Amino acid sequence: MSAQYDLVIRGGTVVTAADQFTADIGVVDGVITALAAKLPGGAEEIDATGLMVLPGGIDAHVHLDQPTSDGTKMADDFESGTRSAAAGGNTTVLPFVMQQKGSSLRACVEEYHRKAEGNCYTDVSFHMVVSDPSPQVLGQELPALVRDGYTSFKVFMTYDDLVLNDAELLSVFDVARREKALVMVHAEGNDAIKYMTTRLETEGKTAPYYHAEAHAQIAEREATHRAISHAQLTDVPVVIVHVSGRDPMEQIQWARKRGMKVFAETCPQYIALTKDDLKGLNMDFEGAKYVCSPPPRDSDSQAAIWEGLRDGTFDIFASDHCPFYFDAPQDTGKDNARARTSFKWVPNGIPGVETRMPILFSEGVSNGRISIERFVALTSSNPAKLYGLYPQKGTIAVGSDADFTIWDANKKVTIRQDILHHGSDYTPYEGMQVTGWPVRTILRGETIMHEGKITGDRTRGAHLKRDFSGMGYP
Ligand code: DUC
Ligand code: ZN
Ligand code: ZN
Repeated sequence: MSAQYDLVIRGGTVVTAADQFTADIGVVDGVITALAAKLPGGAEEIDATGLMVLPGGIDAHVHLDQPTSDGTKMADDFESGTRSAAAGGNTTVLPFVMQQKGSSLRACVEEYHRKAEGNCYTDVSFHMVVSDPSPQVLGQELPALVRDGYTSFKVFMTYDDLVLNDAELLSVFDVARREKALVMVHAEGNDAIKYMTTRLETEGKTAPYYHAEAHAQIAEREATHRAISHAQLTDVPVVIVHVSGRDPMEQIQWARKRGMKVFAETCPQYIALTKDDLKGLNMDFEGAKYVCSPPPRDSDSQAAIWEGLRDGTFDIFASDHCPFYFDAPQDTGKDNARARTSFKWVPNGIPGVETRMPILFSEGVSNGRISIERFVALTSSNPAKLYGLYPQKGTIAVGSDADFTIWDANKKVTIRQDILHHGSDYTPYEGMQVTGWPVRTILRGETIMHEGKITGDRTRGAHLKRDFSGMGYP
């Protein structure tokens, strides 16, 4: 007699964003078909006794194989980035299609499909970055792409090669409103950062640490408020991504109190690092390993972020995995000759897709700051809901994809570069001790990582088109 299920996961503590219970999970053709106290046999059986079974992690903010304006090289392509994601308990990641100024957005999307095709261990779904809102892009390409299932796009309020002015922001927001898409905002004010950069350089303050002073929280607060005001005027929901501290959080809370649909994301670097990490060893260039934007802040901001993770100010905890090499051939890493002349040339971004879930679990759940259900909401269910993947992804329910992270809540691990699977030559979390680690990642019923070994196949990951039929447009 053939087995009723392709896979049965037995005896684990099943956790969703709403509750936890002990159950067996039955899987057929990559989909959950049963949840019950005791299921009959499966062709494959996994004993999860003593372990947690969580919905597969969804990292809603990663950068893979992205071209850079200055020739520095991103350390992960789709293969290494999704391998690292799988090792860190993720089954889906949402990378950005970066529109190059002057390029067709559609052509950029197609180019990213070529890069990703056959190179993904996890499922992927693309956000877009709109850097050149030409009449062609706003009038034709963007609406057509949203209808084709690319339902979210990011805009930047800083970086000379990406920044949109207020008129451009308003026109992009207006397309989002009309087409029912989600706008994600990098909220840092370009002119304020440039003013601070010039002032610091004039004072001879060029070490990586000064990146954190140039990217002042005031500039983030101002841009967050401006983005929110534009969203209010255009009547469109927005996601403020990579929120670093108390000041921008207060703007988000201010808007929410007025009934505005403002969503917020924060990241591991804002709970596990501070600006002091950018000092390296005595203000040396080691600090470049922690340069990202917005930068990590101080302990008061860390405390504020924890409040926000607990009280619902934050909907999403994403990695903002933006991996560079520290030391790369042909001077293409963070430690490049030009970067040594000023912090402003250090590539902005740090790796983190593999350590996102362990850091939040350890610092949050193991240390008693958040519940395990909240952990699941922040790392899987909410990103699926907000970005139009729910209930196919982001929960454990009959009919959902059989995407799981089997989690050992007691496993103690010291994060070290040599246990990670990413392309970067360092981790900013070197030496950090965590309690709680993913021991198995299952994508649509197939184990893709077990005990730190990648067992999946890089052709298994699929690109997911999205729509808001599950939860409605926010
Ligand atoms: N913004 C991101 O979202 N990622 C890395 C760098 C940046 O500025
Ligand atoms: Zn950004
Ligand atoms: Zn990012």
